[in-house]
Amino acid sequence: MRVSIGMVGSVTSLAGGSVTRLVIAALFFAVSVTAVVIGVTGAVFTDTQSVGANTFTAGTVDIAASPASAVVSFSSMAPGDEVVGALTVDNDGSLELRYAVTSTTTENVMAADLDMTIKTGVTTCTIGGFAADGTIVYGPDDLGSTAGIDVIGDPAQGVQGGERVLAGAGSEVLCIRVLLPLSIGNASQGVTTTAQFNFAAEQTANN
Ligand SMILES: [Ca+2]
Repeated sequence: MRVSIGMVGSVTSLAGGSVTRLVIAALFFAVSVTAVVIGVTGAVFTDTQSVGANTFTAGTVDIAASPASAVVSFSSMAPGDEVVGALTVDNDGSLELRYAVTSTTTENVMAADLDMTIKTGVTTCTIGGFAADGTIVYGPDDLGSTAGIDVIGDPAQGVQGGERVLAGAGSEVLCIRVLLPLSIGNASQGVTTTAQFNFAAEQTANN
């Protein structure tokens, strides 16, 4: 439109034939420009589609044990005495895990004299109920050592024998019996040993 006005204004002083040709040329030019403009803004159908919500959340490995201390203790123990305690192991994470347990003691003499046995699946985790059922997962063997012994599995990464598997949010009860056998000598008389059970959990997926 701007181009057409300019051309008409420029031809007002020219003779008739030339004016006619120029007007025709100007109109042709204006039509051409209009055609070009229509071509640029052509009304073709289009569409777009977004695929969102591609979200990733990492799972968790989180093991807990209850009670957190003194699941089995005994003061003034005499040969032949025993104690039984229940320890609940919880998978507080979202991923399936496998766990291992090591036992580290404050000394080695009484720790070796003491016999520890650990079972799963004991219906009634008491001295009376310990022998009735369940499956042995450790012992009877030493309570532990100052260097630490593998009681269940192996905390090293990967699958080792005896390790326990817990599904996400799963749990199980370990029934622990510790006995000071009648057969021991005097080496442990008056000795105190304290054991710490260390749980190590790892993901089972891709491992
Ligand atoms: Ca392992």
